[in-house]
Amino acid sequence: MTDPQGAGVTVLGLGAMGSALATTLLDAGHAVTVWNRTSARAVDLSARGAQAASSIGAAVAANPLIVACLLDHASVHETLDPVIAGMRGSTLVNLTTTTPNEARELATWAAGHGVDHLDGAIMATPPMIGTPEASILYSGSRDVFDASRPVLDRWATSTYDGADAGLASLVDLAMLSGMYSMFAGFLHGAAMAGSVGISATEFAARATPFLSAMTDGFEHFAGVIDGGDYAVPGQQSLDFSDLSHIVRASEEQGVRPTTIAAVQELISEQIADGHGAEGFARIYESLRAERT
Ligand code: FVH
Repeated sequence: MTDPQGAGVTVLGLGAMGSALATTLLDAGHAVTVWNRTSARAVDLSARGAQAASSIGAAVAANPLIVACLLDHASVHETLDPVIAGMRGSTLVNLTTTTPNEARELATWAAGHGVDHLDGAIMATPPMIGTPEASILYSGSRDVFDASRPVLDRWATSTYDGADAGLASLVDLAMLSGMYSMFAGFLHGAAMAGSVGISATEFAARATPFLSAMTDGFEHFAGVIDGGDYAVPGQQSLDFSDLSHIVRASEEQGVRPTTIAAVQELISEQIADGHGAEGFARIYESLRAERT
């Protein structure tokens, strides 16, 4: 494995995120080589001091540490398949969003070509890169993570999740799943409020403090799930949590109840299985069943 401390860095992919990563390294004084499929995107970075590689082969040969921030898993293979044989002894940090299994596939593929690999999942927007608010999760080789810290820590708070290369992606996508489900719930509520003329802005002002306070429930649900007893006293039961009235109200107002109906389906499933007296966290078991 190479020692990235003091060595230059190659950044592949100069979209919004790749450009932010390269810019942050340049500003911190690193020697940076950049490559992008559409070469015009390297012009601004060249003006800031980056070396624009004339080909992908030249880019991966320029430095022992290669960072990929491309569109998706397929674009990583499309870019690196033709040059991977020449990358033996290099280190590849892939910050492209992939699924956990895609990250594992890349780790195995890189190892098969003598390339050290670390997967990263960026939990930040491009303007956040280089600020204390940015977070990047990593998984795969602990040795690569430790040796690359002088570079990785330029971008964000770096967290190592474990040796399984798929872990960073998994945690990232789990967080995003929670976020998008919450956003969809808010938008459904806004549509219901909108059906009687309440503006989305007014609804947001009223919903934000309420929904923020409700996130305290995460810790409670987590305790019930990890404790393994969904019947622990003091909880709101599934029978009491029946949401059919919200589904009906939504339909009555001419609003599609899709998001809340999905929650009600999970509740009904658990009630039908005889768990109506247990707590709301019990629907975790219905979700887990989707794994097989
Ligand atoms: N932007 C964000 O807020 C999010 C934050 C969380 C993590 N994501 C992931 O980061 C990856 C890159 O995202 P991006 O924002 O830089 O994306 P774009 O601006 O769309 O740039 C895409 C780059 O990928 C290149 N590219 C696309 N397809 C190919 C291909 N087949 N072969 C080689 N390169 C390819 C594209 O090149 P070009 O179109 O300019 O020629 C851009 O450099 C991504 O995984 C996010 O999910 C960002």
